[in-house]
Amino acid sequence: MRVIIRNSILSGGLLLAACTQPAEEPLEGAWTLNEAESRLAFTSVKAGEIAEAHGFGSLSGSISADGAASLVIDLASVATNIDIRDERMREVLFETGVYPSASVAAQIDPASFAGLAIGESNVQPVSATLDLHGVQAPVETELSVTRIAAGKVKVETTAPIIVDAGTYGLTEGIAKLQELASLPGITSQVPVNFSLVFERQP
Ligand code: UQ8
Repeated sequence: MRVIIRNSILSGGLLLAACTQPAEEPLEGAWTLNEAESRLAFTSVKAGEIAEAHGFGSLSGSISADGAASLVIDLASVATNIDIRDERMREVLFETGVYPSASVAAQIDPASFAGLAIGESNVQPVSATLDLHGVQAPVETELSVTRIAAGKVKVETTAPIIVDAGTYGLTEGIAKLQELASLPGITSQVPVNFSLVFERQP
């Protein structure tokens, strides 16, 4: 009888320990962006009142075992739903012949990410550097991280990140777009939001 009681206490303890264990120990190697399941969108406002949502069709990225995270945005993949506008954005604004991509680099805390059980989320502050149009500038934000499967995490903005086009030398390009489309104005503060899925490499 004493043995049975001791065994049931022991197995109960083991069960509790198993339930509270994180799904994974440290990041266990490199993680790469699942492009098909990831989205990055930005919003433009023209003539002071017309807001339009756009995106980029081609993204790539990775997170190394020590938490070095990167995101690369193929600027030629800009998608605004109007072909001539896409072409003008590529040539006049982003100048993709000279600056084909934008990139983001951040060092994240591997411990907070590794400790998430499946279905669990946390919100963490992230300090990153955005390299756009030949200019590198800091971006401070908060991101929501959810472990959606053992080897899969989703990283999402909790609020839009406001990109100031002037910081990245894009004011002149915006003025040219405005002129080409005969618009009274295009706002240079651009909200960006994303949902990125990273998968651990086998
Ligand atoms: C686990 C863990 C935490 C991991 C972390 C992983 C990680 C690394 C995460 C990343 C973290 C992070 C901090 C990411 C930052 C992401 C950002 C901020 C990326 C930036 C993306 C980017 C490059 C956005 C674009 C920014 C920009 C300045 C866009 C310009 C938008 C404008 C102003 C568009 C104007 C459009 C417009 C109104 C055109 C006028 C127009 C024309 C010209 C036209 O021809 C036409 O057709 C005839 C029209 O229609 C009638 C027009 O309207």
